[in-house]
Amino acid sequence: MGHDHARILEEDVPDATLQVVCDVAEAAARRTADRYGAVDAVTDAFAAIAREDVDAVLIASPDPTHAPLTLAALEARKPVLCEKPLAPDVASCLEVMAAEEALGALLVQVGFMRRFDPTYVAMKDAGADLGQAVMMHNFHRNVEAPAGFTPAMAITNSAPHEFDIARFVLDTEISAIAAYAPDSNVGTACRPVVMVLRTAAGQLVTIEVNNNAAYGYDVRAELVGTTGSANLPAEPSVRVDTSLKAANTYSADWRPRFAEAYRLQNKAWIGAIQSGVPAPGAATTWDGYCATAIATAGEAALAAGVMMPVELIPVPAFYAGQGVAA
Ligand code: ISE
Repeated sequence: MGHDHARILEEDVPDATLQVVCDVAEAAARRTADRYGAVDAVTDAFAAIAREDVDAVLIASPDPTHAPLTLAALEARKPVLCEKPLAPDVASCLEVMAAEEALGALLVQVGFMRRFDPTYVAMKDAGADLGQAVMMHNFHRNVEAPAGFTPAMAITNSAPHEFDIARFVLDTEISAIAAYAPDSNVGTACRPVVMVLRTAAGQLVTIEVNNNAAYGYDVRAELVGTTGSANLPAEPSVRVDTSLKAANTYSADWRPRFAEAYRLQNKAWIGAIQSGVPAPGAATTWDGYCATAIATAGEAALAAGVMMPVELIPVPAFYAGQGVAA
């Protein structure tokens, strides 16, 4: 993802200059820096964040490093685009929230890029024509999970996109979650997870995450209202008819499927830095905290086999004006 973000910044965001690429593997940093014209390639992230020639920080490192690096950027009063999740644990999210509130400036944008995907935005807008929103159904399928990926990780690493987009489309908080996986003798090592969530407004959200779908990267969603429903379109691809068959093509992973969302997200982030006005609809630290709180409750629900409440602190006034659900 870091390499992809470097490409997007260099190819699609003319108002930003890729200054430094940091990776624990120096050769990887150098490869991306050379490919996309960065001034420098380094291995010390905290030193890179503190550099005088670095104005803003995009974090796309492993999940547990997100909060510490975000805190370092806040200490340097530098704007951050932090890939999801903000942190794997609620305590770290609250630490980032406290640091940002102490600064009194919204410097953190969390990388829930589906908020910039034109089809999800159209689904949210279509909600006005569907009467009262009742349910949302979501399918999130990857081709193959990395070795060691578990159903719990499907909840903490993949599902946060679904948790956040459900909050964004329905404009409400999630109050409870149940999570189930097939028995361990069914399917592959990384079994799928099916979740049922309740919203603070009383609606239902269903989510399937199947990280070993095998056939393609396939994300689907349906918003159901009292007078109709809105569905994401199938991923655009040329239908190829040969040998008495017709076939469409799936992306191999999320990067081509959400290429436009990432492009719009990164442009909006740089635009917000230039204007000093947070990008409308962008995910804040509060949204990052909520996604992690839901994931934490989801992990507990999977283990317990019962629906669990999602414990949230009251939304701080500092975030209340940023499009946060009531
Ligand atoms: C990955 O980390 C992402 O963020 C992708 O958007 C998601 O589809 C995938 O399941 C995650 O593992």
